[in-house]
Amino acid sequence: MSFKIISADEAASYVHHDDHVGFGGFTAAGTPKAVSQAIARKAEAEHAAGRPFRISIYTGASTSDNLDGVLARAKAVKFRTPYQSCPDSRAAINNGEISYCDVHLSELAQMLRYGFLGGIDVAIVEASSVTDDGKIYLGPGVGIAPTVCALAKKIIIELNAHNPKELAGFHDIYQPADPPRRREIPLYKPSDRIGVPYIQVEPEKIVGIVETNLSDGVKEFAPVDEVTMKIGQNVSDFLTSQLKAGLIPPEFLPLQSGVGNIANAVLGCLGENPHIPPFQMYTEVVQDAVIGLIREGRCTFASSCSLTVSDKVMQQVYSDLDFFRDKLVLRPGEISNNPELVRRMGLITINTALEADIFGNVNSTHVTGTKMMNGIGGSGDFTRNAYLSIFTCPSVAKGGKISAIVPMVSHLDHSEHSVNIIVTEWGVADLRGKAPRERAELIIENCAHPMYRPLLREYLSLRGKGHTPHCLEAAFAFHEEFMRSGDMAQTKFSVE
Ligand code: 0RQ
Repeated sequence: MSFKIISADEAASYVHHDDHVGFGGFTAAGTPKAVSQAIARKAEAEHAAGRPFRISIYTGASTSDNLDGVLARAKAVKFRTPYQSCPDSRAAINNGEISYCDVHLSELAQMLRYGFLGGIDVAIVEASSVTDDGKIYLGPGVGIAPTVCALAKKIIIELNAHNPKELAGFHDIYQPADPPRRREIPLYKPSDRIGVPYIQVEPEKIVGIVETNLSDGVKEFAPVDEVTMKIGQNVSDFLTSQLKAGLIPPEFLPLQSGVGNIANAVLGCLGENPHIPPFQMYTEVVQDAVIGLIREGRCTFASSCSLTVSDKVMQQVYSDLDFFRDKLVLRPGEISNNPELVRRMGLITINTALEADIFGNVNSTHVTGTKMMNGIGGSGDFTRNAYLSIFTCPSVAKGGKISAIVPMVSHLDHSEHSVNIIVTEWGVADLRGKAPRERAELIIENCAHPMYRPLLREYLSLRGKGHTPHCLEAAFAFHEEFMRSGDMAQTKFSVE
């Protein structure tokens, strides 16, 4: 190989204070791990020497502690977009140390190309192989790698020996032209391939290769608990009823599913349901459950932006790549989450809400309307354009002291216009074609925890009038009570 092999610390020497740094990968999958740690060390050394060192970070999605965690703790982050989920970066965002811009994942690549966010100084991407003429074969996550490699002045590659070279061929790299020259994206079913399996860069831009041998470190899921299992069963039963009613075509439609335990459990339940035919996925994250479903023939094809599977499952995939070769494809986030494609293919989308209100608005991001949890991620890309958009959540959080069903969401990510179905462990509210008063009744009676139903009914009986009968004086009474006493169940409405 003609490129210079450098240490992670030498790579970090190419990253300067105030730089805009774009990272490849999506979630922990395929995200650089060594250079980010070296940048954190450099930041600490610079700070100790009394010099400023803070960078702007652009990624495909969340990363891992090796990137967001170490850099947040080193106070090395000035600006962050589009999504994160590390406790230390979350804390720094909420105390104002990091300026965070929460962006729909499909939009970031084009926002960068349009120049809306300034340029990219350095791109750092993880690869499974690189050729002398500048073809980069990525690891198990793509994200914004093609875009930041195209825009950056310098490219640093983490060549991770943990990824087998045979991963080449799993990627389908395609970037749409920018307006006014953009045409339709010629992808009509999840298994279509429209690009090339590598990122082509100008070899002169590659300043060095850092050799690593590191796993993504994705943890296994907690065993499914009763509430999560019930939510999964409710989604699965609901989709069966829709199939029987002829409201979903008999061959079924591609599924998108978010991240986390609930998403994993929902997929497990769908897989076990004999009334649901083998299905395809068009999603951004393939988690452990999907790999099992592919093995069992329940999921016949998965298009994703990343393979975010536990180390154990990744080993199984890597040791049997030939089996998965015609069943999996990895795409850039702007294609895996593309609204045009979501609408065209008619996806059934399943995401998790922090809270939903009785009229069907959903908050995915802000605890009590103020504290950032993770970000909107891909949920908006999919929800707004879905054939059928589903939100799931446990009816209560923190041992019942928080109701996930509230009079009015304390922050809005997905409006009533985009949310079709809400599912908790208690049941399903099908909001399609329903007016706000009807929605409220369905959500309270089918989805709210029984201990919160009387309070929610009482809210509706306050003197709210109009098409959406809110009582603005009391709309945040649940949240105010939680901030006062730590228990929403103690809410008392006091309306003059
Ligand atoms: O807190 O961990 O301290 O116990 O929120 O809640 O129920 O474990 O659910 O891990 O799936 O996360 C919406 C954050 C849910 C996630 C969100 C507390 C609860 C717990 C986590 P603890 P759960 P999850 C694809 C799609 C937006 C992005 C998205 C998310 C913690 O799904 O980030 O959809 N979604 N992307 O106790 C206060 C409430 C609460 C609450 C739950 N109402 N108030 N705390 N919690 N409800 C992925 C990508 O985009 C890459």
